[in-house]
Amino acid sequence: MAYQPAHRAVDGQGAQLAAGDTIVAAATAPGRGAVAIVRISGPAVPQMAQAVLGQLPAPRFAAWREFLAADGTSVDHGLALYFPAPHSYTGEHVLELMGHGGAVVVEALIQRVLDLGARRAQPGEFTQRAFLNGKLDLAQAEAVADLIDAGSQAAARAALRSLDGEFSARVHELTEGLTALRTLVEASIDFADDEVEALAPAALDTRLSGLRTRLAALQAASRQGRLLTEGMTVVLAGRPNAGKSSLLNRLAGYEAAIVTAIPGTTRDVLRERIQIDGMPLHVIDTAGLRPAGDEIEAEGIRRAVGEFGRADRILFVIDAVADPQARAFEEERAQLPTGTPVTLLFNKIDLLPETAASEESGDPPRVQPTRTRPKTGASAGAVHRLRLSARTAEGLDALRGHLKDCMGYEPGGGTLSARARHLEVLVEVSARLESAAAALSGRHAPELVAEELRRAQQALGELTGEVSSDDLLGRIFASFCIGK
Ligand SMILES: Nc1nc2c(ncn2[C@@H]2O[C@H](COP(=O)(O)OP(=O)(O)OP(=O)(O)O)[C@@H](O)[C@H]2O)c(=O)[nH]1
Ligand SMILES: [Mg+2]
Repeated sequence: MAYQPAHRAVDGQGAQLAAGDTIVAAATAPGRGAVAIVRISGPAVPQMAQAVLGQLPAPRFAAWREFLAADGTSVDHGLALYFPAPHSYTGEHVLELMGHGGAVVVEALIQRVLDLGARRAQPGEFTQRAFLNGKLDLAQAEAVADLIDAGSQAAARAALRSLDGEFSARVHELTEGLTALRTLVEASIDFADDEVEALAPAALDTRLSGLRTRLAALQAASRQGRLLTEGMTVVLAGRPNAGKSSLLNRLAGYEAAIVTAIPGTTRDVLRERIQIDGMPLHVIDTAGLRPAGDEIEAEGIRRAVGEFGRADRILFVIDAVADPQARAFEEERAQLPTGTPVTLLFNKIDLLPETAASEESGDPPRVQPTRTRPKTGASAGAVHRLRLSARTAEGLDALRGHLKDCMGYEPGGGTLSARARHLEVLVEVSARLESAAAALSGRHAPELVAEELRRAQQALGELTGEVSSDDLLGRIFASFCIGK
């Protein structure tokens, strides 16, 4: 592993690393299999190995052994691997017993180790010990779970990059930059502007904007990573009857929503979780946007607008026959949050005459999505346009491909696995740096700038776990599987 967390030095003396008790769990998934691994970690491992195997195996060499019961009979046999502390996954003494993959033998072996004084491991407890012993930082520990849970190659690659420490290394790089800048800002408190060039506000400002650029790049990579690991939320928006619910049904592959020719059919918010090539996607259908006819519809529209605010992307569905110029989008744009990307979906193309459909000016092209800049309102970025038919499924593959692209399906962009937690922290860091920049350019007291930088640095520490509450750690490791 290229990256090593810097914050917790690993003690060479294994005994001092012991977190206390010795834990045991099956490291392989439950059920039938060729092989099952029982993993034991903690200070009592050498004595337990002695009892179960008759003798301690040579460190890091696979040894074939009988796994012995208390009365000397055999529980099972297989390979034993002993990793003395601190050179193990957890940083403690670890023993891995690879026996036969049946539920009864595995449980008998675990029971034997429990009888010797171990206790059953909690979910994620091995990785938690690895974190506590400085083997991994918090972002890397989270990447372990993300790698195991990855539903696609792209998500797995992103998790592996984070596990290898790419995310953490970039966080550390930022932290170091912040520390250096803080030192300069604090030094500038004692000097007049013109005394030392490096302490002049202009010089500090240049350094700060460099940091902000690097932070923005990390935010972009993390946002993409979050879509890969936690899934992208797309909200279907548009006029009544545009075909939003029909599209939801198409994507879900069953009749999830009621579809009728009556405008205003959907009143409530409908949620479907689907997968596109293993990538999780949350699709949300909403009530059509128009002046509400009654109280129920008004509430439906209010809820729809609420969903737009939580969307990673809005799929604005247009009836390509009734509204070829997408006027509905122009009219409703103000209802959509600024900054949320939008894809315009021209639906019902099955009703358009074949040639007119592709030649008509202003109509989106058949294959390649175009990009247009919105004048105001929703979406700071490009608006993508796609043509499709929820009825015949024409264009659905292109839509799926587009959604995959939005989730970072194409690797090579250096996507790192990231979670909502990371994004929240990065947003806070960004806000701190923004106010530091404002204080700097407003020639406010350098103490103010220094304080913002200090708080930004502290927030960054939450990512790698240098600053972490027990509550946060508990929540993170509880989401792991047992034995990891
Ligand atoms: N020909 C054709 N009809 C479609 C297509 N998509 C939807 N429709 C029809 O359009 C009507 C409205 O479809 P819905 O999916 O209920 O539209 P909606 O946008 O959910 O409408 P509200 O729930 O009222 O907001 C139904 O009669 C659908 O069968 C399509 O691609 N082609
Ligand atoms: Mg509907």
